[in-house]
Amino acid sequence: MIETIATTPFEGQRPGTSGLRKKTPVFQTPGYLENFVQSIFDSLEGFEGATLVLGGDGRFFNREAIQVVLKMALANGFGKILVGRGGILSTPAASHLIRKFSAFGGVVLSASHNPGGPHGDFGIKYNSANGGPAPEKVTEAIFERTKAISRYRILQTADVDLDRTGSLRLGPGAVEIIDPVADYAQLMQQLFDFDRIAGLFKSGFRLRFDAMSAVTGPYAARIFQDLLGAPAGSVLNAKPLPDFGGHHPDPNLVHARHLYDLAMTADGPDLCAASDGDGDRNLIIGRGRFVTPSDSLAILAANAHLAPGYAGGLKGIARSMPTSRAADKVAEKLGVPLFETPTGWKFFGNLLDAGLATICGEESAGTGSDHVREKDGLWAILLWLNVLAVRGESIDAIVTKHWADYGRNFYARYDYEEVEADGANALIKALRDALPGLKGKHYGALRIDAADDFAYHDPVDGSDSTHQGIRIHFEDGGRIVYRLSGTGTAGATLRVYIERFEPDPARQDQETATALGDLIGLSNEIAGIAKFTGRTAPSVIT
Ligand code: G16
Repeated sequence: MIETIATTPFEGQRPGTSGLRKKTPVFQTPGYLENFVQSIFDSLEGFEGATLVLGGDGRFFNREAIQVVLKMALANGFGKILVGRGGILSTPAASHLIRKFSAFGGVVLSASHNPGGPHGDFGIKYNSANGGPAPEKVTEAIFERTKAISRYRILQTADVDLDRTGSLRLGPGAVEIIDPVADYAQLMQQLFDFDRIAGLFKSGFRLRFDAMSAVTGPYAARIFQDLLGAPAGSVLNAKPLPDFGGHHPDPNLVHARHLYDLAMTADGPDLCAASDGDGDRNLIIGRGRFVTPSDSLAILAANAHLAPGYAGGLKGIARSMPTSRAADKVAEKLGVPLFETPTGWKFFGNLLDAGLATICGEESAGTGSDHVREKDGLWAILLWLNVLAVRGESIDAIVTKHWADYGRNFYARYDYEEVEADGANALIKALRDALPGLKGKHYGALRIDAADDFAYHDPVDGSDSTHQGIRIHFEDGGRIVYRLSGTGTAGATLRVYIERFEPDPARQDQETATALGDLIGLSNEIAGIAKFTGRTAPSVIT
């Protein structure tokens, strides 16, 4: 029976960079999840009888939320809900299923790399028929709806057994529980040379992949160990757990430090890798060599033709604005266009749909291609493996040769987390106000060449996105970017991205902190970080 339940709006249900993310207890507030889900459905048209893909990263509250979303989707008129067994679907796998089964869209329950558990974070995002995150005009319509909502619809019925694969009728529609891994693994087999990668493992190549007790465990175990023959033990923490086993599933040098330490030992694995809560980010560390996400994008773009799925070459490369400009050099050499978009994977969707770009990437550890409409952690690792299998060189050799050929973009991101929102907003406003006077200013030996507030004009749908980050360019090729994160759940997070290009191979072996030393100091001076936030040091450097 379909029940219509009266409700009143909750404040603050505006989706951020990637969906709505809040503390778990907020989502557990009666009606909170329901209001947002109904607002999604109220903002969509024409889904009567259509299919909705549904899954999540397995974090605390995932199973309960899956039951709510599927009962609401059927009550609102969807015909069939395709759910990953156990409520599990990685973000890229969900994107693939939407495309493969021509679904109307999908709902993914995840707060990505944010910590989970009863006191952690929870999140929900809507993906459109192209498999990608809903564009801004849809997320804004959802937000508008959350402010006026007065009722939601839900099917009154017993919970569905999420652990049993198969189809069942439920109310006016149907639910199909599917293996979350099979279709995705098949897609990877089409893109990459599995025989060649299996040969690499046979020859003794050692991989350590840490699934961080999040969603990628089942995918990684099937693909790396079962299909490619990596020895048992290559995949760590492979069982998704509601609290991620106490891990913080953010694949960076802070939360995956153990992988870095392992990779830096003389007899460490050839490749240490990790993904995040929902499987769309990646971390790549070769023996003795950490690869920054920006470099990884550039190197994968330069070598993608070595994998069968990209043998025909790339149509274009896209990167988010704060991502280093290493990929620009590759695009130049390949003679393909380079697109610079605001932060948020949703901005790549149109470029991929229009066939303007093949590979996209971000400094925030995301890389992907036109195979889906999300970034894809395991895809990036498989492309690295395919490149390694063909080139027969170490990651360190591939990286240093790339720098020698293209130049090196030294890069660092300084995050000031959970600062007072008012101070952070005032800092950005002050920078914005100062923009007209910045050009030509000298700071010691450095001179500002150009400064602006990044705005993006989408070449496909003509939409404009303004205020996407303050960019300050220096005459020597250095750059500092300031923006506020759109994924935090407490206060504000100021991100400062610092970069400098070094063409001379003799100077490419410096420590990043040394190569960027003067710009790092200046980043505080120009923006008055200590004055506005009270912080004299960042919380995390990546
Ligand atoms: C999301 C977005 C990415 C973005 C990242 C960080 O990733 O999909 O495009 O780069 O957040 O965004 P921000 O700098 O605003 O915090 P994920 O992996 O969290 O879904």
